[in-house]
Amino acid sequence: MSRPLKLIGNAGSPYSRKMRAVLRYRRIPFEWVRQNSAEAMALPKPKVPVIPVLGFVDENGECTEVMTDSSPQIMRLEEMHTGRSVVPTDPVVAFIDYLIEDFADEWTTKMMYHYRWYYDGAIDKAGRLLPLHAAVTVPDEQWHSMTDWVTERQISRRALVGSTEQNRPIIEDSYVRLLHLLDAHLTEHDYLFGTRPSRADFGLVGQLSQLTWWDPEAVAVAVRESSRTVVWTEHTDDLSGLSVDGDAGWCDRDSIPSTTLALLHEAGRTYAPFMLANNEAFDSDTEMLTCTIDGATYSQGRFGYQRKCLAWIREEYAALADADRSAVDELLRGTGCEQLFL
Ligand SMILES: N[C@@H](CCC(=O)N[C@@H](CS)C(=O)NCC(=O)O)C(=O)O
Repeated sequence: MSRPLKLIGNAGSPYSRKMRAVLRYRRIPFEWVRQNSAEAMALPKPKVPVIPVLGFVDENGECTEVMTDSSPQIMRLEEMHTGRSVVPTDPVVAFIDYLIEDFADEWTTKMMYHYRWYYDGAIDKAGRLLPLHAAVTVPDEQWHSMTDWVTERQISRRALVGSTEQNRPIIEDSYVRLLHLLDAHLTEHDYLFGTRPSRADFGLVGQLSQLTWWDPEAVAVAVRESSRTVVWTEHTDDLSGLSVDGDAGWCDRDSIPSTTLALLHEAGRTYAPFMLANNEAFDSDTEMLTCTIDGATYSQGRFGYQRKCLAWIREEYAALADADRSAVDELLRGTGCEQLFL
C-alpha cells in the first residue's frame, strides 16, 4: 500500500515552501495539506504549534506521528529514502552545506519577515491574502477581522525577529549583498554544490520564495538586483523533473565553487555574530542580545530555538573526523564563520 506523507503548511510560509520543494525534488509521495483546512484539523497536533508539520502514516492508513522543524525533517527523509539525496557525499562539503542551510533558516528569515511586515504594500497584500489560505469561501466579515488580527499580530512580532528601525539597514543591506552573491553564482552554476540541489539551496529558496515572488517591495529589489535569483527560486521550487544519476553531480571539498564559499563571508558577517550574541545572552541571563554587524549595533530579544541550532551545528563540527575538521577549518578561515567553533 502506498502511504504518502502529509505535509501541513502554508504557501506564505518560507519553511513550508522549503519542505515542499525538497519532497518534490526527491519524488517522495506526499499530500500537501493546507494549514487550518478541515484535513489539517483532523491530524494530530505537534507539541509546538509551528508549520511545516510532516505527518507519517502507519500501516492502517492513520497519521499517528507528526514532527516539526525543517532541518530535522530533511534528515528524517534521508533515513527513509535513499535516492536523490540532498546531502552532499563529501562530509566536508556536507558540513558547509549544513552551515549555509542554517544561515538561510536563521538569518535570511529576518529579511523575509522584515519585508513582509515593514512596508505598506507587503502588509496590505499579506493582510488580505493570508487569511484566505484556510478557505477562499470565508465570509467577508470573518475575513476582514482575520486581516486585522493577523496584521496586528505579525507587526507586533517584528521586533522578536529583529525587524526594528535600528536593525533595518543591517537586514536590508544583507539582502542586497545576498542577491549579488547569488547572482554571481548563478551566472555559472545551477546549484551551490554541483549540478544537483542540496539542503542549502532549499533553505535559501524557502525564504526567497517569499522575498523574490511575494512581498512587493522585496520582489522589486530582487528583480532589479538579481533577476537570475528570482527565476532560480521559481525553478528550484519544483525540481521533480530534474535528472540525477545516483550520487553523481556533487562537487568535492577541493572544487566547491568560489561563489559558494563567498556566501560564508556573508554568513560570517551577519549570522555568526548574531548566533554567538544570542548564545551569550542565555549564558549571561540577559533578555536582549547585542552585537556589532558591519560596524553597526544590532540588537533583539534572545531566541531559544537559535541557541539549539548553534548547539546542533557545533555537534556536527565535533563529530567530523580530524582530517575533515581540518579541511573545514581551512575553508572557514577568514570568513567570520570560524568564530562559531572556537
Ligand atoms: N525552525 C522551524 C521554523 C518554522 C517556523 O518558524 N514556522 C513559522 C511560519 S513560517 C510558524 O509556524 N510560526 C508560528 C507563529 O508565527 O505563531 C523550521 O525549520 O521549520
